[in-house]
Amino acid sequence: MAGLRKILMGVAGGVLICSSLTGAGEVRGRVEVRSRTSAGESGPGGGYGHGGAFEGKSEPKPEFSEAQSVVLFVEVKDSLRYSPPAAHPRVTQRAKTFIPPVLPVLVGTTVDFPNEDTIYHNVFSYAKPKRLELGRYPPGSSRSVTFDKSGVVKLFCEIHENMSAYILVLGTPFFTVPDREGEFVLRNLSPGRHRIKVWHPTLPRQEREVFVPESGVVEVNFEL
Ligand SMILES: [Cu+2]
Repeated sequence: MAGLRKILMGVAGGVLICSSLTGAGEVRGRVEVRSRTSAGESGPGGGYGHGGAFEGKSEPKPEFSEAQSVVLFVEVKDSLRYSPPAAHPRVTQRAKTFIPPVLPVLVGTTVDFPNEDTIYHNVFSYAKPKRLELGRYPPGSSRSVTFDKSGVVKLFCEIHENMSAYILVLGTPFFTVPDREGEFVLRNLSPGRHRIKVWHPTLPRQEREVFVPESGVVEVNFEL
């Protein structure tokens, strides 16, 4: 019961927290992005279905909801204990869009950048945690980059100025991106107190303390 009390104490600032007992070490919830994201930015992924001029094949631009640019994560003290995944996550270039618009990875992760478009791109970043310039490579081929420092890496395309995306390099393997509707699940958390941090490329960060019980699911909803 002490756990539940702590959970209820966390209710603040538009955050609804409750508890049920149907799992283990999970935090579930929903993220709603109600704030306007800055208009000057084309936004990750080169805009959300603005349907701008698009030469070449008329493949529709993939559309992502604002919630899909949110990353939720829980930091750990012993990040070196965790090894990056063997399977490389991807940032794909398709229809002049980076897919996904935001990719969280654990420090040390190698990310593949397949070109699945019908045209060339030239992916680059001047971000402090990782400067990169992939050069032009033809459709059907790929390049790989290992992200060995934590921080935000904003990706651009040298050829298409509307293309952008973010790789959020984290010192924790406990992260997730909500689905289109904003639903998220953070799994495998140890029982106890955790701070859930909520990141979006342009909106103010949020964080909230939750208490994960020995068994059960904690529900936390965020409004950005
Ligand atoms: Cu491009």
